[in-house]
Amino acid sequence: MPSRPAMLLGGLLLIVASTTVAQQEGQEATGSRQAHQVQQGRCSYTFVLPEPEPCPPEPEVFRGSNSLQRDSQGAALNLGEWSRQRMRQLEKMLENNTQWLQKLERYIQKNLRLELAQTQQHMVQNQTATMLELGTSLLTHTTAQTHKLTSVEAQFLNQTSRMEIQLLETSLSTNKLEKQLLLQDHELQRLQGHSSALETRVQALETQQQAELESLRGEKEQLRRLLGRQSGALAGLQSTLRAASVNSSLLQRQQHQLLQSVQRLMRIMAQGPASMKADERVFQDCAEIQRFGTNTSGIYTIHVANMTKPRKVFCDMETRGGGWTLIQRRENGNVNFQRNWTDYKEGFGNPAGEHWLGNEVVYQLTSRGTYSLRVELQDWEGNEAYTQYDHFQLGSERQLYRLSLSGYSGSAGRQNNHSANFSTLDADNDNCRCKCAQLLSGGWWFDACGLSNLNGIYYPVGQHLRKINGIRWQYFKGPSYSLRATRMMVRPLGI
Ligand SMILES: *[C@@H]1O[C@H](CO)[C@@H](O)[C@H](O)[C@H]1NC(C)=O
Ligand SMILES: *[C@@H]1O[C@H](CO)[C@@H](O)[C@H](O)[C@H]1NC(C)=O
Ligand SMILES: *[C@@H]1O[C@H](CO)[C@@H](O)[C@H](O)[C@H]1NC(C)=O
Ligand SMILES: *[C@@H]1O[C@H](CO)[C@@H](O)[C@H](O)[C@H]1NC(C)=O
Ligand SMILES: *[C@@H]1O[C@H](CO)[C@@H](O)[C@H](O)[C@H]1NC(C)=O
Ligand SMILES: *[C@@H]1O[C@H](CO)[C@@H](O)[C@H](O)[C@H]1NC(C)=O
Ligand SMILES: *[C@@H]1O[C@H](CO)[C@@H](O)[C@H](O)[C@H]1NC(C)=O
Ligand SMILES: *[C@@H]1O[C@H](CO)[C@@H](O)[C@H](O)[C@H]1NC(C)=O
Ligand SMILES: CC(=O)N[C@H]1CO[C@H](CO)[C@@H](O)[C@@H]1O
Repeated sequence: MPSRPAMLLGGLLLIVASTTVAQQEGQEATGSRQAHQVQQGRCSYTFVLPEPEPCPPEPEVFRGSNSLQRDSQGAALNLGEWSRQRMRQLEKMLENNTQWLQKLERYIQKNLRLELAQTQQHMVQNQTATMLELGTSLLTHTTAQTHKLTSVEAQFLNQTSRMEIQLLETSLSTNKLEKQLLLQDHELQRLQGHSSALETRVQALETQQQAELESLRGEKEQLRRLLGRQSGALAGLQSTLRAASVNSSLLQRQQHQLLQSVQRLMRIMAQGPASMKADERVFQDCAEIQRFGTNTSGIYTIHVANMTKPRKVFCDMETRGGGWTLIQRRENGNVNFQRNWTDYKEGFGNPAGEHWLGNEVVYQLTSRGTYSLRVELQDWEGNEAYTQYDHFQLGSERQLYRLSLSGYSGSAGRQNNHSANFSTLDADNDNCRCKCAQLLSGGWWFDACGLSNLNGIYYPVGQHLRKINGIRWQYFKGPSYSLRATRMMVRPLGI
């Protein structure tokens, strides 16, 4: 709300404004004005004052230029008078105006002073208030800072006190440790005393032991001397022994020489008939007879170990190096091969002709070393063939004179490699429900009933075909061809 002096000033301004507006309307082109502006805080006052004209104006121009001139129209009859009057008038107006202005000035100054004072007061108040505020805030700040400082101080004090406490504790513990160290020192000194005592004892023991060792060494030395004496005696004994052995080897050499001379004598005797020479000595088989120096095939006597009686055998000294002992021969049908178990065990026939040497003697012979078997065959057309097995062996009678063969070679074809038991008319040991020995005749290693039987019935020429119970060797002439002649013979492997 504007104050009272302000309102007064406002009314004054209105009046002035109206006069200036009238002047402006009358004279627009020539009217020069003066504008005064007074700034007071938020408010600004503008005074527009007309300037007095120096020269006497034209009547027409007069009328239109100033409204105040129109107000005093009645007095203007004479131009000179009028101008003087006018001058006076104008002066008064000027005086009035200046008075007005002065009044205004004074008023304004008064007002201004008042407002200034007021504003100064306000400012002072405001400043004091702000100062107060600032002061209070400063106070609060300082109090907070002092609080913080005190707390920090307290913490510092707390820390230092704690450190002091710790220091105290550590010093206490070091004291304790020192005490313990002292105690240990004492203990150590005590122990050292003990150990020195022990050392003296140990030294005493050592000296004792050294003395004992010395005595032991002496004993050892004595023993060594004894041993040396004994070894000398032993060496003497050994030398006598060596002399004795030389004497015995001398004897052996003499024996050998004797034996050689005897053999020479025997060989000289061997110049006589073949039947005579073998009877002079004991031979195991034909190979031994051959090794003795005989190379003529014929009948010889052998003494197979574990056989009570000597046996006459036919020795083949020519075939493939000789030394063969015949165990079977067929050539003319003169001997019956339809025989029982005992006959086949003991053997039958004549070694010079058809015969079966005997299962027992063959078992005894082949159980003493490795023997080979050679089978020689001859058909009715004059063809010959053979089959040889490197390993041939018969089992004992309890094992039914079981056959075992391996290492086949030859031209007549392999019979078989199986191990079959021996069967006769009265001993059926084959793998057949039938009785092969009765069916096919003869004694043989039948195996249900097998592909061969060299002990079958001898059929003369013309009757030899389509005979399953004849003398068969299937790989050579088929299953029903009866052969003309056969030989089975053995000798140790490696000749
Ligand atoms: C004091 O001055 C500040 C700014 O200068 C203004 O905002 C405030 O209103 C004033 N206070 C008074 C009481 O005049
Ligand atoms: C030190 O401060 C801890 C907590 O920070 C307090 O438990 C303890 O009592 C204080 N000690 C002292 C001596 O003021
Ligand atoms: C060795 O034999 C000879 C005679 O041949 C005999 O004088 C000597 O005493 C024998 N030696 C021994 C150690 O038997
Ligand atoms: C048998 O030996 C004699 C001499 O000891 C020799 O002349 C002969 O050729 C030999 N016969 C055979 C078949 O080896
Ligand atoms: C041969 O006879 C001896 C003693 O009588 C015996 O120990 C051995 O087993 C016999 N050998 C055979 C193959 O029968
Ligand atoms: C076996 O046959 C022979 C004749 O060849 C006879 O003397 C013997 O008693 C027979 N043995 C048995 C056990 O039949
Ligand atoms: C026997 O013959 C069979 C084949 O018929 C073969 O597999 C086996 O190895 C032979 N055995 C021997 C010992 O030759
Ligand atoms: C031979 O006879 C024995 C005893 O009876 C038997 O165990 C074996 O199997 C026979 N061997 C053959 C090949 O038949
Ligand atoms: C000469 C003149 O005009 N004087 C006037 C000045 O103002 C006062 C008051 O307004 C008047 O009364 C005078 O006549």
